[in-house]
Amino acid sequence: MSEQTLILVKPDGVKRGLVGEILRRIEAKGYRIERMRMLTATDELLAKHYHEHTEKPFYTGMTDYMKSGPIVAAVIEGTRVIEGVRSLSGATEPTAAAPGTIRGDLGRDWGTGEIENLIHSSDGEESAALEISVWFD
Ligand code: 3AN
Repeated sequence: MSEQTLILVKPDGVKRGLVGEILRRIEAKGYRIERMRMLTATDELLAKHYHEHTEKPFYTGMTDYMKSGPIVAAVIEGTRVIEGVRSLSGATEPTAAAPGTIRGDLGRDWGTGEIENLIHSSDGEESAALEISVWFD
C-alpha cells in the first residue's frame, strides 16, 4: 500500500541552495514527488502545522525561523514513505544527527540558538494527513 508524507525544506535549506540536494536524496531513494510548491510560511499555517508545540517555550523562536524566508513544501509518495523519509532526515539536532542523513550531512549548529535543521518530515499517518491538508488545502 502506497502512502504519502509531507516534507518542508525549511528557510535555511532554501537560503543555502540545498533544495535540489535534499529532493535528490528523496528521489534517489526511490520515492516520488507528488506535489510541490514554494511559499513563505505564515503564523496561521505554522500554528496548524506545529499545533503540538504552540505552548512550548521554543515556539516563538522556532516560528520566527520558519518565517525567515521561503520554504518548499512537497508531498512525497511511496510504500512506507513516512518512516523512510524520517530515516533519511535524521535526528532533530543536526550536530547529533547521524552522518548519512540529510541533517547529519548538511546541517550544523550555527550558534543562533535555533535548531536550523533543513527539513521537516511527518512523523506518522495522522500528522501526514493533517500536514498535507495544511500546506495543500
Ligand atoms: P522533528 O522535526 O525532528 O520531528 P519535532 O517535531 O520534535 O522535531 O520538533 C519540531 C521542530 O521544533 C524541530 N524541527 C525544531 O525546529 C523545533 N524544536 C524541537 N525541539 C526543540 C527544542 N528543544 N528547542 C528548540 N527547538 C526545538
